[in-house]
Amino acid sequence: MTHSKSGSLLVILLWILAILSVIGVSLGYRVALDIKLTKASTAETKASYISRAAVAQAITVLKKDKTLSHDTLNDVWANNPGEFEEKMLGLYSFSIFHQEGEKKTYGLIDAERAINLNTAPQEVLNNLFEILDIDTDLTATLLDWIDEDDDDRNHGRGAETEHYENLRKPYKAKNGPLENINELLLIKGFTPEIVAKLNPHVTLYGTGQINLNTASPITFEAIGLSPSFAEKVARFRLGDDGIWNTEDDGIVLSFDEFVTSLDRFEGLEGNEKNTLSKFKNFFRVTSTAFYVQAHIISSLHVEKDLKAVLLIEKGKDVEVIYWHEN
Ligand SMILES: [Ca+2]
Ligand SMILES: [Ca+2]
Ligand SMILES: [Ca+2]
Repeated sequence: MTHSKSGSLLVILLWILAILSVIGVSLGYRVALDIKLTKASTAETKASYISRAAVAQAITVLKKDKTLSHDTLNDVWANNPGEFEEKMLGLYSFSIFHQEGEKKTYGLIDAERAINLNTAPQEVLNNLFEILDIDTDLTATLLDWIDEDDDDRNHGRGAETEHYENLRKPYKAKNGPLENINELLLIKGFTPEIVAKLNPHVTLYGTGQINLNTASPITFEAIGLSPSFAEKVARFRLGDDGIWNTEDDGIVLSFDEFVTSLDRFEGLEGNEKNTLSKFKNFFRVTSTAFYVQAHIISSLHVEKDLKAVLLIEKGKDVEVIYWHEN
């Protein structure tokens, strides 16, 4: 740019500034408001970056897991305050944890500890709904929503497109797998209360099988085992010393090892062995999908909750398959 051109630009700029300063008086209040809003939205944007940092941290820790043959509650991703509690990034921090009652666990949640709504047999869904005090007729409307056919009686008293097309705002049955837990609200009979009851115990991700090393008590009960069986598993996982994450913890590398080790440790009833072998093909010892529940905190009190789901093929790359911030 030549000297004279930049000189005339300066003149124009001065004129603009002069005009703006006249308008500026009336705009003063508005500008102050805008600055406030800009500050808030900058904080929002930064919090979004922290969300990404949280997921990046989850991926880093998942990749540190060296036990590729099995996933357990002792793994680096499962319970690890050092990696997941109040990680500071400038004025912000994030924590990755999940909470049951008072108990906070700093770690990821594998999908294979829960019942998969897309693939579980109706018998398992019926048990689960009964345990959670949900009308078991709803397993029929759920399965009709997912199954490919338009037969509303092949799982019981169900509902297909014919029902949904007669609603005031008509739509069709999905006839395919659920992709988001809130999709349940489209299904006949489901309410927000029911979805909230189900949410902690179900998943839509992963293989559809149950990881014997991570399965929750409710998951075992949904398969048809008793609460006392679930207690046996909890004691077995802690080992003789009753302390988590020590040498003697019960970790299994196969279904057969689960049955023999648990039988040796706690003693299994005949019906427990029968139920386990009936579902033999429903079990595995690794997990493939992981929930990241991150909580972002800043000194400006912008708090954000992030939920993401990571799909990991052991030893390979991680794929983010779900992301929700609020
Ligand atoms: Ca259907
Ligand atoms: Ca059907
Ligand atoms: Ca132990």
